[in-house]
Amino acid sequence: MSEIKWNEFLIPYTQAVDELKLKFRNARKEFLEKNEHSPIEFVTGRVKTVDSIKEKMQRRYISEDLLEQDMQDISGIRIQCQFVEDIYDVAKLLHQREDMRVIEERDYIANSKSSGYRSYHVVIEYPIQLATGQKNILAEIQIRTLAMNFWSTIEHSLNYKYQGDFPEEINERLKRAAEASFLLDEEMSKIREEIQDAQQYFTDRKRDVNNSTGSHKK
Ligand code: 0O2
Ligand code: 0O2
Repeated sequence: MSEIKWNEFLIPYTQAVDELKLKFRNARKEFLEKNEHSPIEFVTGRVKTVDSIKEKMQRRYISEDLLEQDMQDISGIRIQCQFVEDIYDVAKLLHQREDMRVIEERDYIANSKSSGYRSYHVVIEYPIQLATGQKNILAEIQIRTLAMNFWSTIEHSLNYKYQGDFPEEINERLKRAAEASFLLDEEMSKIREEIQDAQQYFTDRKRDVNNSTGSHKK
């Protein structure tokens, strides 16, 4: 079927994945160097395989001419976060960057998929410097918590590739498992909040005590 020279076609997509992984991993290092909480925990990435691209072209009726604009996840980056709040911080960071342009966002956290899938997808336009000049390509960044990733990785291997052909009972159990993992995320956020409140309380108290002993000395 194909006129596409796949090795050549995939060069900018491979470069994008390599560059973006490096940049987001470095962003994490920067936060840690400054002793700040990093909203980025792990960064992985992959270039879609030729078989997978061909399969999606057939499934979504994407022609070769429109492949580069209609298939947004040939370059895929996955950013894992500790907390749900971090996901939105990472999305904000993407908007602020000058080396990429956010062109689309899909919030499957506020609106989870019928499978139970939760994640935040951002499609960016990213310039690649090739030997022949600059080329803008699309890349999909999936931002999710560790718990969301745990669920979706297992569900993907069990179910997604089979187009949901599992019995309804299994689908229901997977959905319940997705809910359970989301409750776990919520609980972790609450625990974190309570710890932060307690730390703030003790910091304030220490400051008040220091202030009052300071004023006695005067
Ligand atoms: P799958 O989906 O598990 O069958 P390095 O950079 O050297 O540390 P490397 O080899 O580039 O490591 O791999 P990396 O970046 O650690 O992780 C590759 C994995 O990232 C893939 O595993 C995917 O599971 C996952 N991944 C990251 N982003 C995406 C994305 O946008 N979409 C999808 N589907 N997967 C993503 P596998 O084994 O290649 O594939
Ligand atoms: P891979 O490399 O096998 O992961 P479509 O791609 O047609 O489904 P669309 O609108 O192009 O949909 O993109 P969407 O829905 O924003 O993102 C698709 C990607 O999100 C999938 O990539 C999965 O990585 C992930 N995803 C979406 N729904 C589910 C789900 O129910 N379960 C799991 N585990 N992952 C999901 P691909 O195409 O499967 O590629």
